[in-house]
Amino acid sequence: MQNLIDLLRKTTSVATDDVAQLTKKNFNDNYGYAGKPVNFTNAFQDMPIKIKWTHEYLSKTLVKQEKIENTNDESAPLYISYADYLNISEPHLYFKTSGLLSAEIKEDYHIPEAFNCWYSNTKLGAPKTNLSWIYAGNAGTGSQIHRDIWWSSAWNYLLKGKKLWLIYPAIYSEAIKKNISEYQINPNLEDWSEVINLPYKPLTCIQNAGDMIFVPGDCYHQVINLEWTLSLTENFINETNYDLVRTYFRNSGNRDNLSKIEMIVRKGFEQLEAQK
Ligand SMILES: O=C(O)CCC(=O)C(=O)O
Repeated sequence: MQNLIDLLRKTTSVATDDVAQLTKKNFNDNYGYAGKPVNFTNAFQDMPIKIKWTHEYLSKTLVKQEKIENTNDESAPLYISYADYLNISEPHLYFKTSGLLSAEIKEDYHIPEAFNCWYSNTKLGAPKTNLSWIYAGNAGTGSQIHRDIWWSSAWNYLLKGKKLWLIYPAIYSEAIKKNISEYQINPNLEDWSEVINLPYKPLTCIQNAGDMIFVPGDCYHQVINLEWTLSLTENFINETNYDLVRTYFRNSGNRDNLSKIEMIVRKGFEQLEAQK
């Protein structure tokens, strides 16, 4: 039996940065270009949604019945709203929005400059694919090991509770992909020996309310909620990671999608030039 303290002691920590204000240059130079996961523990403590997004507000705003995976029974997804979810206390049900977030919700927050997204901001037509999600979950819920959509990078802002992050350095990605079932941990909040005994160990980090985690697109990761949590996450593509996303589309063999991404990348660089 190995508890959470053992796990944290026996693994390397995700970098933390307590800078008070995160500039795009600081982020790109230290984390973005290097693809280095990091937890910003200070710069985003005062995001207004931390106060504004109460259960009452979200119950009125997130009214859509979302498809909730039931990890106890994969054949039976449930369709429930945020308000419905608040009345359920099951560790195998994790609330996650799907589809584009409403304009009302989007107006509640500003995307930090460091994480601007060439895809979401494209002037080439309304983006069809959603890159923003709200998650809410009881202790014991979480996201199974994965790499993010299109191998894009993500920021994840925690509004309430505590999350444990397992982020595998990118150098392990090929080995993990070949043996993914070994890394699909079914979390046991009392005993973390399964993670401690993995051949490739993750970087670990406890994210507290107000912390913002950056996950590079080439890192497999898993998240386990240690308490009731509420979080907002968005994926982004910009000068720091466009080549990985382009590689994803090259590998996918869909020439149409590849040429759209090529165009978005070209426009992104043109905009960067224009800002100089
Ligand atoms: O907070 C979570 O459960 C996971 C977030 C995440 O890894 C993702 O959206 O890709």
